[in-house]
Amino acid sequence: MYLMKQSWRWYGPNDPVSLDNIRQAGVTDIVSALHHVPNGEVWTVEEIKKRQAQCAEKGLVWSVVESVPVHEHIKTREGEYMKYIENYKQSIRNLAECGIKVITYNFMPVLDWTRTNLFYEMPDGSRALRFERAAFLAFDLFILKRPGAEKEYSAEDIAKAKARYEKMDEAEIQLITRNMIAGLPGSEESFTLDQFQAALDRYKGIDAEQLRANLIFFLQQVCPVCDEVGSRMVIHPDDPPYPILGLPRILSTAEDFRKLIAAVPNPSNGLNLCTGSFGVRADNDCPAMMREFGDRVDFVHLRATKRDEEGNFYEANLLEGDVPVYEMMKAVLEVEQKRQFRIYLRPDHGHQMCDDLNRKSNPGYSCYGRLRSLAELRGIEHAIAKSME
Ligand code: CS2
Ligand code: MN
Repeated sequence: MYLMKQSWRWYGPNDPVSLDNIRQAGVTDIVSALHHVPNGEVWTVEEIKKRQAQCAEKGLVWSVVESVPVHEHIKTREGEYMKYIENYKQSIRNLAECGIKVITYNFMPVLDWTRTNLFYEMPDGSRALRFERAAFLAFDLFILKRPGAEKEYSAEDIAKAKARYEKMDEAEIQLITRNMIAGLPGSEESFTLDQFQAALDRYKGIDAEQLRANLIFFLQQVCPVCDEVGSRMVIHPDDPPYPILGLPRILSTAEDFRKLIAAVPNPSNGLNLCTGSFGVRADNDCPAMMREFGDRVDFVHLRATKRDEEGNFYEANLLEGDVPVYEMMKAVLEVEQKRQFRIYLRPDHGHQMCDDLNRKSNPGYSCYGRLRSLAELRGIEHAIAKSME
């Protein structure tokens, strides 16, 4: 049987969840990135080997990159974008030389994933990440005061956002501002409010079709290099999977990925199927996407979000969200048998629970919370695999 390659995200030596913790989780593979290398610079063989050695010392293998960040100039196709593309190609070659051939990236303008609350208290006392629409709109309309924002929302939405804003005290305003723009781990940028508005302004002339064209151009440059060295680029979906702050989003649905492979059919053009990100939309069917795009999915993020009618969502216990985890795992296993290939799979964000609550960890990347999800995933996989024997 071809079973998932159990993997775990490690932010490097500064990650509060250590490799000693991780190896007790029972995973074999590490998902990591050289966060200390400035966005746009080449990842050298020397630096890659250093990180590999740190993992190897604990009996773990660094096999997936999440992420080699795509420089903003590539996304807007301005300035020195060709230089950054050349650097990206060199990083791909260097990673391949070290045996690392699955490379995650995203193409979200300005921001990586966005949440309004990083410590949302669950009924059992654990903490989750949450996106509260009214708070987010309050940030956009009354804190950032983005020019033209009011034209994008209904009168009802604006009234709700105003009421929400009026309930915020100074501490909450500061906290939400920090959550929005200070840069979450994994995102490579960090801003002040003015810098943030300036970063948004760089997308003024760029609509979704232009952004898509820029992504296609980027892939047309890098995919041939990947094909040559046997690597695969896997794109992480938008999170949340719809336009925000007037910015275009182009990897939010199955149709978006279809368009991408129609334009760039190279085998190296792959998908990082993140069920938590896609799952925020009721019209995204993750198991169906797994079946349709399975040949190109080398990396899966398993996490479940729970949405409501108001457009809010939070990251639920794995088996209690909107994502059909059993169906998803079944689809993964079927694709694996068909491809005769083991897909890298990791628990994505987990709750902060038990001892996580007494220590600092990167938001979403707790120790116990992810252990819980991983244990559940293993159980589900085990049961499905047995039934397939
Ligand atoms: C997030 C992102 O949902 C997620 O997995 O942690 O930071 C993700 O790693 C990046 O968007 C991938 O480029
Ligand atoms: Mn993810």
